Parts: sequence; C-alpha cells; structure tokens
Amino acid sequence: MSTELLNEISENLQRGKAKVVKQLVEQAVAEGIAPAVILNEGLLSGMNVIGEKFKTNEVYVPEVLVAARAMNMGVGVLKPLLAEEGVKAKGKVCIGTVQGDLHDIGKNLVKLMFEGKGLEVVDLGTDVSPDTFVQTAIEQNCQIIACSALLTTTMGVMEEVVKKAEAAGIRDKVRIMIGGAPVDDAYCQKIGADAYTPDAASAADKAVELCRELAGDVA
Ligand code: B1M
Repeated sequence: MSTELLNEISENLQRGKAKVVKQLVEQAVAEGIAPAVILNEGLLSGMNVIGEKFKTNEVYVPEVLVAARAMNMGVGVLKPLLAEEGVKAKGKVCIGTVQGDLHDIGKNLVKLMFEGKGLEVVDLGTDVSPDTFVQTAIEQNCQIIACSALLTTTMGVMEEVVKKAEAAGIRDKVRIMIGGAPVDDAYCQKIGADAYTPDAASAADKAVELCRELAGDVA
C-alpha cells in the first residue's frame, strides 16, 4: 500500500501536478509513512527520473520547472516533520548555491535539515559569489560556510570560496562544507574544503559536529 502511494507521489511529481503531490504527501503522512521515506522514495525518486529524462532530452526546462514546483509543495508539507525534537545544537551557518548556478532544491533541503538541528541559517540564495560567502561569514559570525553546486561548470567556484576565506584570514575560525551532485570527497580534499557530505541529513550531522569541534566541545 505504502509503495503504491509513494509511486503515485513520484509519478505526479514527474507530471508537475503540484496540488496532487501536496495532497498525496499529506495522505502519506496521515497513513504514518516516515517523512524521510516520503522524501526519498516519493519526492526525490520522482525528481531523479526527471533528471534522467532531462539528460536524454525526453523532457525540457519547462517540465523540469513544474516538477521542481511540485517537489517544493511536497517538501513544504514535510518541513515541520523533518525538524527533530530534543536538544538543539548551537551554531550559525551561511548557505548558498555558488555563483552561476541557479539550482536550489538541494540547497533548500540542506537548509531545512540544518534548521531542524537547531542551527541558525543565513540563506544567501543562489548565484552566490565567493566574496558574499566570505563577507557574510565575517559580518554574521558564522562558524560554517555551506556551498552547494549542481553543475560541473560551477563547482570550481567552491575552490574560490576556500581561497577567499584563506585570504581573509578566517580559515581557522570557519569550516567550509560542500555538496551537490558533481562534487565528492576527493574534490573536497583537492580544493582544501573541510567536509563533503552526499545528502542533506548527513550535512546537518556534520555541521553539528563541526560547530561542536570549533566550540572545543568534543564529546
Ligand atoms: Co538543471 N541540471 N540545469 N535545472 N537540473 C541538472 C543538475 C543536470 C544533472 C541535468 C542532467 O543533465 N541530467 C545538468 C547538469 C549537468 C552537469 O553539469 N553535470 C543540468 C543542466 C545542464 C542545467 C542547465 C544548464 C540546462 C540548460 O539551461 N540548458 C540549466 C542551468 C541553469 C543554472 O543553474 N545556471 C539548468 C536549469 C535547471 C532548472 C532551472 C530547470 C531546474 C532547477 C530548479 C531549481 O532548483 N529551483 C533544474 C533541475 C531541477 C535539475 C535536475 C533535474 C534536478 C536537480 C534537483 O533539484 N534534484 C538535475 C538532474 C538531477 O540532479 N538528477 C539537473 C533534487 C535535489 C534534492 O538534489 O540538488 O542534488 P540535489 O541535492 C542533493 C545532494 O546533491 C545534496 O543534498 C541533496 C539531497 O539530500 N546536496 C548537498 C546538495 N547541496 C548540498 C550541499 C551540502 C551537502 C549536500 O553541503 C553544503
């Protein structure tokens, strides 16, 4: 039964039926399906199909945009449920999608998970320059700069962020996290960033760990 409902969410997302997706996600929640399962096996699985079809020119930008809108509607229902109960972590993060890159669904999920852990988040949006990341971290006393990139043509901006942070003399006080489909751990090490995580949930766990380390509060 739950597999059927998750498939329905995925299929309606692919068709860009935002209102239907919202209703189905609400139904899945009411039926007791875990929010993380709805997110991964319903919404994200539909988005992945769209991604594959986009690659092979079976769908084009307008279809992807309506699917993205449906994804956002579904995530909106899950948002309060993905926030964790219990002790909240302390720390401030500035997050953005790097310069030249307008993809923000993954970045928004990472933000949501950060907030769920109790971290304060400054959302810089998309198309964020290295200077903006670094200046924001300085002005707003952020412990973490979190960069998302979805394009192979924009991932290089992350290296510029690391260089700018070094030049600004904040490298010992600020940790730089990276993520997004084209990057991996090897790339993280190559550019001298501090942490790569593959998904939003592990990004939030890592951010909490880094904030604790910086506060000298290592368990
Ligand atoms: Co774009 N796009 N897109 N697109 N798009 C991709 C990324 C692409 C892989 C599609 C494909 O060819 N299969 C391809 C990139 C190829 C490449 O560079 N290797 C591509 C392309 C080429 C383009 C354009 C150039 C197309 C064109 O115009 N010709 C153009 C570029 C625009 C620009 O940015 N300058 C473009 C435009 C768009 C839309 C505007 C139509 C739309 C974006 C809407 C929006 O974001 N508001 C869009 C979309 C939706 C996609 C796909 C289909 C889906 C991306 C997505 O939201 N996935 C994508 C194909 C795909 O990924 N399968 C594709 C769901 C999201 C939750 O996953 O963002 O990966 P993701 O986030 C994950 C992890 O990566 C991780 O956590 C999330 C999950 O928990 N994560 C982090 C992300 N950031 C993190 C940061 C962290 C840690 C983890 O720490 C800081």
